[in-house]
Amino acid sequence: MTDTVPSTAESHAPDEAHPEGPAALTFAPSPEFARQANATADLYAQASADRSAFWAEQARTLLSWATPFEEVLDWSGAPVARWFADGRLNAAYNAVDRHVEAGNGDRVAIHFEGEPGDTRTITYADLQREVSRAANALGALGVGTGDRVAIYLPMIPEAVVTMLACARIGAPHSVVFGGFSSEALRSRIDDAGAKLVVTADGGYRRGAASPLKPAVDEAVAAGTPTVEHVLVVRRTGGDVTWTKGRDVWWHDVVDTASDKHTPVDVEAEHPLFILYTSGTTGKPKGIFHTTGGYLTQAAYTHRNVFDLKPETDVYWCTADVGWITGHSYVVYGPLINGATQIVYEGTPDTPHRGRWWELVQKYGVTILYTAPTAIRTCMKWGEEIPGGFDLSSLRVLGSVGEPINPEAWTWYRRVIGGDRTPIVDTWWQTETGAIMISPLPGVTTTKPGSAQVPLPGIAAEVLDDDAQPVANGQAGYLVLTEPWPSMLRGIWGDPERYADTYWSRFRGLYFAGDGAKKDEDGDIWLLGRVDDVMNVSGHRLSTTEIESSLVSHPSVAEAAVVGATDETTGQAVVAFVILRADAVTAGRPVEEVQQELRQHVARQIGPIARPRQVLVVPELPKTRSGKIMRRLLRDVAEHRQVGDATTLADSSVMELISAGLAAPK
Ligand code: 6R9
Repeated sequence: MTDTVPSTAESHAPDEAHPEGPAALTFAPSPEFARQANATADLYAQASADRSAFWAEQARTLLSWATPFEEVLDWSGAPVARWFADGRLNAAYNAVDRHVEAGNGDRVAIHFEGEPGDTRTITYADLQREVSRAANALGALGVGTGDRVAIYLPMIPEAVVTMLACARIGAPHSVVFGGFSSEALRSRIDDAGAKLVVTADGGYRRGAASPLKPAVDEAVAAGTPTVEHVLVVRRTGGDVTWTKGRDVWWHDVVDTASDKHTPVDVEAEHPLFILYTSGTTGKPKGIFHTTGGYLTQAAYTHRNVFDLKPETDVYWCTADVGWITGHSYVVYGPLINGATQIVYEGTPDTPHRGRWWELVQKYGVTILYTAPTAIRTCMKWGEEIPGGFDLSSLRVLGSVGEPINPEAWTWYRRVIGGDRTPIVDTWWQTETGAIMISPLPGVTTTKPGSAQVPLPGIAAEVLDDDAQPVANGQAGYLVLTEPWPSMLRGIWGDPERYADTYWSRFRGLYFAGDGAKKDEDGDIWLLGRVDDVMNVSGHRLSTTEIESSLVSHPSVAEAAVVGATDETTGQAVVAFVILRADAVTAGRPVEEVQQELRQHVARQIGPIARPRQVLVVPELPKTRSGKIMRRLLRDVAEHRQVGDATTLADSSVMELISAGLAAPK
């Protein structure tokens, strides 16, 4: 059975230079797929006829409400939306209990696979008991409705359980990615004012136990006055230092707690979680989401974009819960929809490069959602690796995190999807909470490399500098023109920064920070960030944050960071630094200083931010107003002819930099 049929000959490769050109391949949905698909073209018509009625219907059919809502959208406090505000509900009840009540307690919620190969099978009934125990334990540790909980865990079931336990008592969680440093963790705990930190002794990564608790100890020691307790999961059995009275073991307080707990119903606008993301300044932004609208759109998109059939599908999203994709498409979307899913702890190449494909074969995964950087890595390793496994169970493939180049798209479909599966390239952000622009499988004729159209219920536009919609074929700035249910409700503790960051560039419209192009058919192609945010392996990093880190090192006088195109990670961090005179005269080999600086950034921010290269330069290119011209440095980092440098205060700087870099060290 073919699920999609190419509308031009398979041998006709897409034109790389003009991926959206008429010669590009398109893939129309197969009649077989369309016939069984959850989504139909009619959804677009329904949504545009009455957007508000459309979302109200989604909220009523996809969620169970303790108190039904009457009001759909209140936009009178723009740019802060209120959705379904007079309704009440509980997120964990929706994600877990109601499936048990409906007689699906025996359905597997999570097939967990640890990196060392240990496994756990968790049904919805198991999950209900475990989440209830954890909720009772959180209560006993003094966490109540409205208190914040920081979560710093590996990808183990306890991460999902803790998030749901927080939701169950109405305590907003703030998950901090386990790869972040103790300083990054400290500032996030502090900004959120978290009362409890949930962590583990460690997790398994690349074949070894990697400790986590020391970072929490360091963060709390450095000053987190709000933290009362640290709850610790034993995962690796490694040694931990223990602070009596503050630290408690999960197995002591959760495993022994009652497995009965009544979920706390909250208002639809009650905060569900805070998640920090990089902005254009050094200080990360605490994006916060509320309950009713967020869950509605997470469930709606998960059901329609991935065509989820909870009775038969085995779904796998490879994201870590430390990112928004893990929140919306590992925890809330799939569990609200009653899906069976895979949670995998480790890296794709441990103990071998076929690990992911082995898991697809072992569990019969039908829907796979991953990032372009992972796809490009697999391309590099060679198609004989996935070729060695039976991937015929797959029926929908998704992509998220950065633009997917047509080459990776077609490889994904051909090698992983057996030339059969629809591909959904899904554009969205931490701020949007859920997918916004994406094809619908069974409906959309897809184009490799394009996220294409706003989902039914979503309104987007591409504008020029004067806020006018661009003509087809032109590029501009991506904006969202109507409020949507899962939109962020703000930046935690900083309403002004929220209004400034997202709503001031184009008055009254949400500016996403991404460039985009409309092709001849009006389909949207994402072009990457237009601000100083880099995208490394689908993770957002701020140039400013890394520059601040470099400058905090005693050897560095000045630093400029750019994201240079990288074949595998999309962008890579390349740093240009001016060393302090005393560092230069200290007589240390430059390579040693470069290494030290790379480590310094990894320690301060996290390994993901470690520069691929640190280039030592005598000067940085600056405009007369003192703004660093990163565009020119990007030319250097990407080995291009350096572009127009006429606005530089000193136009000889670029020659100086290029000459210095060319000279053998
Ligand atoms: C979900 C997530 C958001 C930024 C976003 C954009 C980029 C995400 C994309 C994409 C092109 C896609 N991005 N998905 N670019 N095509 N399908 O990744 O959230 O970590 O907040 O990043 O990622 O630049 O603005 P987040």
